[in-house]
Amino acid sequence: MTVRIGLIGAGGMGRAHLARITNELSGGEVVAVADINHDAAVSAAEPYGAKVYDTSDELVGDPEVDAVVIATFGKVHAPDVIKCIEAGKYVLCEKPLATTAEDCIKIMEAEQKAGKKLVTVGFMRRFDAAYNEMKAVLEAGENGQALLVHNRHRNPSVPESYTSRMAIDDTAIHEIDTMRWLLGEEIVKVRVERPKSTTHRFEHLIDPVVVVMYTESGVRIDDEVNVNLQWAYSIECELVLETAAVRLGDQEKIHIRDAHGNRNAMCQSHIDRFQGAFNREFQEWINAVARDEHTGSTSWDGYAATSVVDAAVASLEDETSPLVDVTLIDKPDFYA
Ligand code: ISE
Repeated sequence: MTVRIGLIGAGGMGRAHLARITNELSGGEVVAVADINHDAAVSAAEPYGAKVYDTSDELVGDPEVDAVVIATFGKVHAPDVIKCIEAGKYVLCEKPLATTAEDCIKIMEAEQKAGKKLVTVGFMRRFDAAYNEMKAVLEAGENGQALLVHNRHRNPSVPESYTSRMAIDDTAIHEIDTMRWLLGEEIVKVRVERPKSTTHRFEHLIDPVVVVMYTESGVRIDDEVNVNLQWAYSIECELVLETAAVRLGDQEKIHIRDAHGNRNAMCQSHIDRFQGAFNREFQEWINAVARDEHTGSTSWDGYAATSVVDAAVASLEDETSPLVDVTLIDKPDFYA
């Protein structure tokens, strides 16, 4: 069976997913594209012979669309995710699931009413080979428990429209989810520190920031979010166990040693660095939809990440960088 996919959002991320589904993966076909920007929808859809819709309502309601990918801005995700649930269609929604915990709760309520897990949140790092190897080392248990995790999330630059809040809800949200997944526990406290700012930032931006988080069992996580690096897209993570330190290097590229030195090519974006992870995430989702099964992160994961974001933003907005408690509702059995 070919899974007929509708894409909502014809921006850079949506187009990258469209290309991967068509050119790199199997079992799925993008049959419709919707975007409030009609021209963007047309230019994304035309090369693939997909239908164009101006509204997500029309796309979700199309009986020839089996499942939906949402790649719009976080602020507009919730109503579209709920529409998909009500139509009984699987939906892979780019992160964040929604920008408020209230909206995430509404999504979970709709899904529980539907009686079926339909929502996958696009936390692609869960499919990255190196993070999976790191998790396997932790779970093998030979080096004891996790004590600390050090993360670096660095981008070459960000546009003027990128705000300080986005350092948390658009960038650090990846570590927030990845750490919950890696360690298998919730984050309960968070603080955001503001070190000296880079001169390469737009004036309105606080950059870099350091997000410090604590899990239920007391693992301390730090995350340097530094988004005007100038020289590369660079992701690093070091998991400190009782008798080992597991390090995830910053590039998923081959290493060259020659007369010019010992080096590897630098990634320039997340699409480049996480190409393999995105492909695995989407292939597993397509395969699962074809089997009528859920896969990947759930609405609960989306909710928990947004709740940590809320607490982190509260800390960021207070110059004293307080340690803020993360408030979570009781986890519904549906997501156990
Ligand atoms: C972007 O939206 C992403 O998801 C990237 O992974 C992240 O590195 C970047 O900072 C975000 O703006």
